[in-house]
Amino acid sequence: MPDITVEALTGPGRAALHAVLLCGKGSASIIDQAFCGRGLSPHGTIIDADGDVIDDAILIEWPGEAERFVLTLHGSPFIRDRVIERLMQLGAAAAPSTARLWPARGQKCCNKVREEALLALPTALSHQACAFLLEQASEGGFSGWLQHSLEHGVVRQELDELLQLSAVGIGMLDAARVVLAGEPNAGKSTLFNVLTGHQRVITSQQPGTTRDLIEGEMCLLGFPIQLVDGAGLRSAAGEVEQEGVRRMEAAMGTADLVVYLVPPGAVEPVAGMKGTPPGRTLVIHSRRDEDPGGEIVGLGISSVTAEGLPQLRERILQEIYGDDRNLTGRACPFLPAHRDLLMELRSALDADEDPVDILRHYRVSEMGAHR
Ligand SMILES: Nc1nc2c(ncn2[C@@H]2O[C@H](COP(=O)(O)OP(=O)(O)O)[C@@H](O)[C@H]2O)c(=O)[nH]1
Ligand SMILES: [Mg+2]
Repeated sequence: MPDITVEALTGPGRAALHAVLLCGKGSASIIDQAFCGRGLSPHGTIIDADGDVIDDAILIEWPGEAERFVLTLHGSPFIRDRVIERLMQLGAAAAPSTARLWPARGQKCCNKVREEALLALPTALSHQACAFLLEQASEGGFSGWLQHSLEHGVVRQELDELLQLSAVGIGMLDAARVVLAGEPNAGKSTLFNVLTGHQRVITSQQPGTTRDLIEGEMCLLGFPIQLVDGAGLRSAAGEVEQEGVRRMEAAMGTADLVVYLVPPGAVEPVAGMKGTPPGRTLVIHSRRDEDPGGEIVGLGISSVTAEGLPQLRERILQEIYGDDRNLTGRACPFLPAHRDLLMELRSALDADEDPVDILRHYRVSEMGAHR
């Protein structure tokens, strides 16, 4: 029996594409039986034993001494598994786990942080987040830091710096929640539509137009943000609107940041009043085009003229993540499990215990889950 192996190169789940690697002396003869090409074109079909088509595929011969072929398939895991089954029927064996690029869940891998970064890549919501993850997967990233610390020990100051940066790294992948609040007609829904780029929410001069909580996504300089709009805060409202206000206040209580809009003539909330969480509220003056000469303290915006919107985007990030947000060229944790790990390492150092054992344990624990 020829020593031919087959394995999926792509991660688990549904995707645009899956890729399968066939490797070893004799692979070419298996390809001859399973793949119907069209002349010199790499495009063809994979067929089963009865000649029925399993999938359209692109066949790439991987140059080198060994016979190696990569088949790119449509992204259904059912198709991928049928193709692997077909190649095994023709004599290939499942590749040993060490040859896999993508370790299965719970499986030991040589650099877990690198695998975690690559696994997170398809879910990244911006090109900056993709570049960030690729950097963290490299030697200069968090994966390199972990490897280096395993070999040379953990440095307290590096730990503190990484922990300080962890909220920013986690925020690159996991959207922060920003709630737009204010009295009815402050311009919340209009701003929501402008920031998310869709005419999603109905806007009107009639107070109480928005009642349900409405969520939308936006991306600020690479950081994903979940934006929430809802009922205007007022007490003189009907039963349904009151429920809307109650939901809005609950959303404000758990938000990473509340952006409180004050239109011309309205009063600013005193810190902590009107459901505004202290330390997590940014008060801005809205509808500035209607009162251009009026004096304000702080940031003024108009959703109609776009005045102040670039500054608002910047301020939102600054309020949530602080000023130190440039991650280029720096090692940075990117999962909550990494933050837990760093905190555990710090406690070990405090207690004069050896932190390297904790790092070793992390390497063999399940992906993304520390404990
Ligand atoms: N001129 C001007 N009108 C605005 C602005 N933002 C909102 N509006 C208008 O103000 C009214 C109330 O806006 P809306 O977004 O529904 O307020 P909400 O109740 O806070 O959601 C609507 O007629 C909007 O067209 C703005 O920046 N400039
Ligand atoms: Mg509204």
